Amino acid sequence: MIDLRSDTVTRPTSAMRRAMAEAEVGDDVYGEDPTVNRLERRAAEIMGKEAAVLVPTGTMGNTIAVKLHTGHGQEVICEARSHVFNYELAMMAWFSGCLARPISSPDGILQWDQIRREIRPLGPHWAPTGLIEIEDTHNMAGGAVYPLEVIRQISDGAHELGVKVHMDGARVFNAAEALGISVREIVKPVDTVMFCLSKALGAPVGSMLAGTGEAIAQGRLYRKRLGGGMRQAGVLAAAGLIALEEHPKLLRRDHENARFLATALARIPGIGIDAPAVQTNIVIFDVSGTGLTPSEFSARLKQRDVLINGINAHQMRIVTHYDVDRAGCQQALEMIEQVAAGAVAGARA
Ligand code: TLP
Repeated sequence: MIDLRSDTVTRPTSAMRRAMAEAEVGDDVYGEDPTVNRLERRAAEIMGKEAAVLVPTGTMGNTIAVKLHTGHGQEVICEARSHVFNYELAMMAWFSGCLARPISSPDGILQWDQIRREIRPLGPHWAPTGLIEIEDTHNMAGGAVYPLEVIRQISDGAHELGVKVHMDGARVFNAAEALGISVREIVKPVDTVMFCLSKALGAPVGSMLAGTGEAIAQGRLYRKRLGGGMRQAGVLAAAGLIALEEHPKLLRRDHENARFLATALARIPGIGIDAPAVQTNIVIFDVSGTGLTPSEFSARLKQRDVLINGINAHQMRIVTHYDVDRAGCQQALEMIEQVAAGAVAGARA
């Protein structure tokens, strides 16, 4: 099977498995797991923040961040296709009592002037804005990357009004690779950043939340409330350290594979794609021109040992990662061509 459904599907490398087997561990709820402590220190250093905490999932990291920066009855400004709004089971409402204030942006990138118009003070009719959330890279906008200047404008504008900014940086290392700058520079203006070890970086489990020492100390309490206080989590942190130190350099290849796929998909009759917009490891394309729905297309690909999922009524998403090389991408492409050609010919007949 060539699995391009997500970069979450990667298996740990043999180096990761060895490190996991040999990890020095302790009880992390007592703060005594040396490998977790090392991972948290390194993550904070790399992000240029005072502290970081290991959480089991990106969803938990975002949930804790929303809770840290908001009070019940506040609004969280986010992009309309953001993960925090669409794919986290309304956790901002469930855990933090907040309402999302989604703003649509065609390319997924929010601009300060759009946000500014939606910031609300407490008033006779309004819930005040508690937090601005930005997603970099933006998953459902095809891995779109925030220009550094835009992150700065949003953060400066928000801070002037006393509003905090959280970055869902699940794939912020992909953004850094695309911009050719350090993640530290990207996340400098924001108050907290969540990034995933278990997506493009390839660890089996784990995400990190980084911010001020005070925020992260409080974040540990919310993590425990959410059931995320893990014990000998060093076995996970050991793989996470390899993901963090070694795997950012693998992302260039994933991006090249994504561009290769996007360019080739643009030539397939019935497939719609904005190929030049592909900047990182996510390729979103429209199959409606083939006459198939994404779930039909997906089922036909599965019969040909290729896994790619639909994301809505018209579009499908490919995510490249280190477990599928160029030859695998080429093979997936041939199967997509076959399915599209079969469907287009079937529609004509
Ligand atoms: N994304 C998953 C799915 O949930 C869609 C994927 O396959 O891409 N932020 C962003 C931007 C994400 O893409 C994801 C997961 C998360 C947060 C949540 O991370 P987890 O799955 O670890 O809770």
